[in-house]
Amino acid sequence: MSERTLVLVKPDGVERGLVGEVISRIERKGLKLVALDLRTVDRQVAEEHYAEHAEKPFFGSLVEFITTGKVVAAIVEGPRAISAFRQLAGGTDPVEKAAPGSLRGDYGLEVQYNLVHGSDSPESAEREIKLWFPEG
Ligand code: DAT
Ligand code: MG
Repeated sequence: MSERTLVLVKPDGVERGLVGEVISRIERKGLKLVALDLRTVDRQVAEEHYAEHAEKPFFGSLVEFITTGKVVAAIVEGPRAISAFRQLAGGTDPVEKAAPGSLRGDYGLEVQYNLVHGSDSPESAEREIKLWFPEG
């Protein structure tokens, strides 16, 4: 059973020239890109994307950060794509949680600047894909 997930390369990843690395790992894993777009994101989309964190102390700076530069948005498809990409990304904290060999584990140092986003459940994936690719 194939599923879809929403992947973002956040502004830190784009600025550091890690887009190719992220895409390469997605493809090497056997996952398929079904949409790919470099764009800037407005405040409204950023706030909606991170709505579950609206009450967290880091929400403001998170939204600020994601709207400061270009991001790459992608729809990635494959068997267990949601979990497969979360494994490629590594845990949220790039030092304490992300294992070496994962994207965050290999390239990240700070929680806010952890390079990539991947949907965390089928419900989130559906919501996020609609938000980032409303044209379908
Ligand atoms: P993930 O991106 O692994 O799904 P999350 O959904 O818990 O993690 O948080 C979303 C993003 O918010 C995360 O990628 C980076 C930021 N973030 C999370 N916890 C944070 C914290 N304690 N301080 C600063 N930023 C944080
Ligand atoms: Mg999350």
